[in-house]
Amino acid sequence: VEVTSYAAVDLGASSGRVMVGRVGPGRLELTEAHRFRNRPVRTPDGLRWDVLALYAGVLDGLRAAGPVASVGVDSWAVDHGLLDADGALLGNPVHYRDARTEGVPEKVWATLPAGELYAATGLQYAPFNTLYQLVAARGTAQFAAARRLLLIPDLLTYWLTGEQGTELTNASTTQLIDPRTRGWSRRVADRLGIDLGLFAPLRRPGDPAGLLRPEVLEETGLAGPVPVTAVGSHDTASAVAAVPAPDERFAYICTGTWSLAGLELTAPVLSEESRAANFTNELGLDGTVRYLRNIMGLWLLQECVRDWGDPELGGLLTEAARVPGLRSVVDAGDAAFLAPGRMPERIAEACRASGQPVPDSPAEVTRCILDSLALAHRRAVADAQRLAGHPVDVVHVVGGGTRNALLCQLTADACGLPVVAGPTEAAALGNVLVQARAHGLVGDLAGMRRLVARTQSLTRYEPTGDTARWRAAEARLADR
Ligand code: ADP
Ligand code: LRH
Repeated sequence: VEVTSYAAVDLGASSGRVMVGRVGPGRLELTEAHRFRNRPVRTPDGLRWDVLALYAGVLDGLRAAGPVASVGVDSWAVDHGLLDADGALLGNPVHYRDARTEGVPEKVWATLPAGELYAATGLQYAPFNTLYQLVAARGTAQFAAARRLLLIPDLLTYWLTGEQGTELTNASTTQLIDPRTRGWSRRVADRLGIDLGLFAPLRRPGDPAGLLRPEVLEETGLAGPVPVTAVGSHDTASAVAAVPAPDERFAYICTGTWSLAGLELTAPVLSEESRAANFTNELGLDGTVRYLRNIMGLWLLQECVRDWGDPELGGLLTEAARVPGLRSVVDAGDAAFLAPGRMPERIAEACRASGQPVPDSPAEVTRCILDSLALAHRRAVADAQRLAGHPVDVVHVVGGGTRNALLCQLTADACGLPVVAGPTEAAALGNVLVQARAHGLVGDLAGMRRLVARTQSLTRYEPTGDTARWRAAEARLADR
């Protein structure tokens, strides 16, 4: 049987990886060619991505991957590099957790009220949306010199191929796309004085994105020509494409640095109620909408673990499982947890301020975080169903959090629904499958999902206990 290899470059906020997917009739195997840390750097100018280290990791990964039929790149959303008139990168891309957007949304809403902005773009309010970042950059020397903006996966694709484009699923996180037309919102751009000419032309998942440059072939030892294929370049779009759901009655939670919890829909939900609940309408594959809420996710734990001097995660989770559940919970959707630093103290402060027992040991803090995430998952899954009028029977959990059995079980318990956990590397699988599809190897989205369900290892968690405990915890948070 013929099997074709594809390289998926998947850059998460905590690590980057180059994965090789082997695809054939009824076959889908994923192996890791190379994984590297993604470590942001604080300079006097603020918090930056070390994009050159990431690009070096990509080249190392492509070398380790060996011969492939195509390459696809996805990464976290909203962030970007600015290029000058010669196509050279102007500075290191700013990290979405940088403080430069503080106070900027309020300024934008004075020109274009938040309600109108939501009705036009369907995007959640998050201070880091590209739109707010652009307004924050206005007036800087760097922005004055900028002639082109490339989102992170598009920037790496440009370095690999020399060709510029703006992939649609990730473009939808800029807050400059209309989710109904799936094109630029000229009205929003005009009202806010943003020049859409900064963006390269839109491309869609499956579109060709050039060939690896001769210098890249030389550095990676690959024999050309090697095409690069546009994929769902927003990591969450790729991850949702690989959710192994048999029909449309499912919710998903992409768990990694973030938890992205919601539904796949065929049309956006732009109601005022949806805006108040801070749901976002990001674009997915094949005309789908990713209707979801951003939850702080395992970032809360990553930051605590960093603060505690990097203890081993397995031991910490075993201890956390023995701590009595739901003693204290924090609002895991609260943007107060966005910035790095002092996380155990910030969590303790939030518990104290809401009159709950203050978790003390690392195991107690970890339990508080996992209970709080499960509770936020419950709220997002319930709110999304209600706001979209789209009921579900199952919650699919994908991403790094699938390796956290306690989190998966708590999520099942909190939602009162079965959780199907896996695949762990969903974004890379979605990336591979879109490439394979562009080359005629797999069918539509449903066919891609069937292939994932048949070939990847999945774990089912049945809900246990009474959801009344979770309802009570929810009420406790709401009364704060
Ligand atoms: P991102 O793509 O945002 O960088 P990942 O999907 O790679 O994130 O998920 C990273 C998270 O997965 C880690 O922060 C950690 O909480 C969790 N994780 C990774 N490995 C394990 C493990 N062996 N056991 C439990 N949790 C794990
Ligand atoms: C997850 C993610 C998420 C965005 C955030 C900035 O990696 O792409 O979907 O909201 O990063």
